[in-house]
Amino acid sequence: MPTALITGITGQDGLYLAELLLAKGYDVHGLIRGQNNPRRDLVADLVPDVRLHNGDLTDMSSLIRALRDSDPDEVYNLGAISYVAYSWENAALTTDVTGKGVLNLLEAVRLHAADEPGRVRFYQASSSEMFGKVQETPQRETTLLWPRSPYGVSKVFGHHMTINYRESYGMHASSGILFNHESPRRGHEFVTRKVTRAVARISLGLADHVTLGNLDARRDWGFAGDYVEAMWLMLQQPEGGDFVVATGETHSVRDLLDLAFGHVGIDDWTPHVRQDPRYRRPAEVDELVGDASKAREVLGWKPKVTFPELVTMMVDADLEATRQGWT
Ligand code: NAP
Ligand code: F7E
Repeated sequence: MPTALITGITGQDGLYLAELLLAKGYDVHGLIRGQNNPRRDLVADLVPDVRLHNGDLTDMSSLIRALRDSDPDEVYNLGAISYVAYSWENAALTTDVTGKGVLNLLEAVRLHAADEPGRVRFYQASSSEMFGKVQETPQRETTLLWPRSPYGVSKVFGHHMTINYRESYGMHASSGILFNHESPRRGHEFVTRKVTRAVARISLGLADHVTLGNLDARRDWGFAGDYVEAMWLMLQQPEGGDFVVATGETHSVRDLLDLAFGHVGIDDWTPHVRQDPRYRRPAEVDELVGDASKAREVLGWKPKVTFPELVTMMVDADLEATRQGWT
């Protein structure tokens, strides 16, 4: 039975990945941070077979301990401060966790498997935010990186450090450059979930508007359940590598509003949407769209859920959660 250690186990991707690996027969371990983490119960409910280890990406000794106690074949580094807007307000902390945290874990893995470099396979959750002010469209593995936020800059550091450990020490280290991926488990702060929750509340008469920022931003949005499969596939290759994971389609926040409100029978959403500069960013990533040809050709990966299906899935889940009083 292969063993995996996942950081960021309480997050959207950590939960989907844990489900995938458990279904494949893995012994799954997760790193969980903080005293009495409020999401510990969620992990216990959704993936009760995951064994949790206390630790934090900024605390090297806790990483060494978690590796010693789980002795994994595969390590998935999904832990991060992942909210781009928040990263300007906490740039140093974001750098410590989302950037330097990657180095801490790479070094802990290297020391843990010093007898046999490559014994422990490593996945780094890199991001399309690294492309920022895009220098080429669509974006692929070789596109010049031009990050536009402290989060993006931190991810670039983690990305290059992962490549450096692969090249310096012969580690089986892969970097998945994942474009936005969403689900009913997405954090409420991200625009898709913010919209689908609001649409559910508006359609049930519990609210009358949602306040957003830039409606013209365009993203390549896919389904998180599809994207964790690509993570696993990367670690099954004979060698580590870098892979863009994306749908190849781009949609604006306005398109998202059309689909989400349209699904509950509201064709004109303008009376329900307000705009506030508070939700605009100091520097915006205007448009992202990925070219996932390498993932398709080498990994045999392609997305299954379309953008309209994703939005419908999220609105339906939020309608149910709102009716049941879960949210
Ligand atoms: P998420 O829901 O925000 O989850 C982030 C996870 O990181 C949470 O489990 C959080 O744990 C953990 N974490 C935060 N600070 C930590 C620390 N100091 N030490 C250890 N763990 C810490 O993010 P996600 O959407 O699942 O994304 C997973 C990864 O992929 C992240 O690295 C993200 O940056 C990256 N990514 C995401 C997307 C996307 O569209 N979703 C796209 C590209 C890349 P707590 O419960 O303790 O807060
Ligand atoms: O914003 C615009 C906002 O916060 C998307 C993270 O998972 O994906 C995610 O980062 C767009 C931006 O995601 C609101 O300005 C308008 O242009 O949902 P988001 P993100 O910043 O793209 C990448 C790939 C990651 O790696 C990150 O970890 O929507 N927008 N109005 C808004 N965004 C938010 N959050 N809230 C608004 O009210």
